Amino acid sequence: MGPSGSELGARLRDRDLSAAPAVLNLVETQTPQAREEVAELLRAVAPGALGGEAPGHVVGVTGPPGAGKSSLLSELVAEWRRQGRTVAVLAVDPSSRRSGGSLLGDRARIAFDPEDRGCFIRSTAAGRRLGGLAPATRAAAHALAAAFDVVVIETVGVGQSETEVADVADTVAVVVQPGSGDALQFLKSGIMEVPDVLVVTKADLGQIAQRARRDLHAALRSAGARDTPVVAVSSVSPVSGFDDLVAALDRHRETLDLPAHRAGRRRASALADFVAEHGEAGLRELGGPRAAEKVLAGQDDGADVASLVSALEAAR
Ligand SMILES: Nc1nc2c(ncn2[C@@H]2O[C@H](COP(=O)(O)OP(=O)(O)O)[C@@H](O)[C@H]2O)c(=O)[nH]1
Ligand SMILES: [Mg+2]
Repeated sequence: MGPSGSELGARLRDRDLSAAPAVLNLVETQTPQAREEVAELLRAVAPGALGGEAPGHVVGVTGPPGAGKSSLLSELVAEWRRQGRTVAVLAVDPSSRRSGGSLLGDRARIAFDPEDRGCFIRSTAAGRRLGGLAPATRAAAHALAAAFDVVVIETVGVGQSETEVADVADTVAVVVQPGSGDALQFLKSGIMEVPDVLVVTKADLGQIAQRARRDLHAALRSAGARDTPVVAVSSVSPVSGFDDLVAALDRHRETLDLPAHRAGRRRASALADFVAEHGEAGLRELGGPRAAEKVLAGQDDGADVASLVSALEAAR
């Protein structure tokens, strides 16, 4: 057993970034004892213990395989580091699943300086579904936001995954490559929730990237979201667009009512964790989603899965 949850929480509160690997190891350990420690950890970094919301900006980066997310993150991380911000990236890697590896073809790894103590990057296994967020990833993101200036969650998918990542992120960026109609169709049909920031990759391809940007603007207008920023980036030489992307992400964060937003997210995460563990049947036993919401609404600060579990036990 590594350090305890409360020890790790204390280190994160002191913004000790070297706690990150042990935090990831703990949240990924599937023993009842480790679960207890994770609950301790989350209590140790809850707003009550921190004296306010965790300072880190939690950014979800999602999009279809091959869109250029990992390449983009190499440059985005470098840009944040140039600005002196510390960064953690949790890349939810579908290739860790038993069958998923080959379908994604040629993929980049996020490049970073292994000597850089201000940057932590970890690939974690995907949940059961493509784009599904494991409870471990949610817990890690919540915890690391106490210590890092920016916490990124990279997930694969389009259409559903941005809603899942929205359960934990402050800001969701959807990444699309030029010439892929999916995002456009999803936006128009309302399958996809409007993201906070849209990113068109591969701007070095020229015309076709410009066209993608115009089409997305048009789709956003017809979805009633004309103010959603669309940023074009190139992650290959000549690298471009990353100052704009950082600015767009920052602007979104500045417009958020963070405590209200995070309280809502904590409730959504707790509910998702509960369903992951106890299934829809457990939720019915509890009295359904409404009843669960009620339990969670009763506790503003530490809304966590434990309160739902005790409510379930009480209902039995
Ligand atoms: N021309 C060009 N190719 C890119 C760019 N970004 C990524 N790629 C390529 O697109 C492919 C998929 O990129 P990757 O970052 O692995 O996408 P991910 O699956 O979304 O993480 C790779 O072959 C990259 O080299 C870019 O800005 N311009
Ligand atoms: Mg990738």
